[in-house]
Amino acid sequence: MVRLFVALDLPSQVRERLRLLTGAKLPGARWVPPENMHLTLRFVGEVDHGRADDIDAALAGIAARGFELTLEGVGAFESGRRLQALSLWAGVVRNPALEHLRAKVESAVVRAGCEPERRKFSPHVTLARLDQPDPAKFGAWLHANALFRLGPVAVEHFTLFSSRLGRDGAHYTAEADYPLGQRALQ
Ligand code: 3AM
Repeated sequence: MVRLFVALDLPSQVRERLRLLTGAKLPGARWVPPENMHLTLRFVGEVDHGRADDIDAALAGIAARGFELTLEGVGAFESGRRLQALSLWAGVVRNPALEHLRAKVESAVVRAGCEPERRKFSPHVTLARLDQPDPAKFGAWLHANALFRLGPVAVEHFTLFSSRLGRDGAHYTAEADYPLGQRALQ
């Protein structure tokens, strides 16, 4: 079995800029290291190797154009099953080309036999996971980074990642990259 997700990996200069948002003294925060920063298009979960090959083939068949992405603002989601846990993220300016790619990835993954995703797509780059947030400190972090903006960033491919959860956090491996076509002229 292998645990998979489909994402945009981000150029190292972008991850370095995002790193400047991390590392603040926020009690309970586990900051995402820059090498793990990405924009998830679709979490797939655990699949067997046969299904993984089908997913790879379906993703390789996607025809979509490259596009530009701008990151903007920061925010927080209540995360997962644990009470009082948040994830902190950088947001994305509304982007029809990203939505289009995400829809194509969704139908490819479903064609390969996965259950449809029921949750709404909220594009973001996770920067930290935070247990038992201190409201004042976490509010100050949101406030300090409210004007964050980065881009435009050229997106020329998307990636199938595998994820292993270790004691020291998640390890992501790029299993395959799928090129996007020439960007439309602006
Ligand atoms: O891009 P982010 O960080 O929001 O939270 C996990 C991460 O998303 C998410 O998949 C991405 C790569 O690991 N993820 C992990 N387990 C998940 C699950 N059971 C999940 N998303 C949905 N359901």
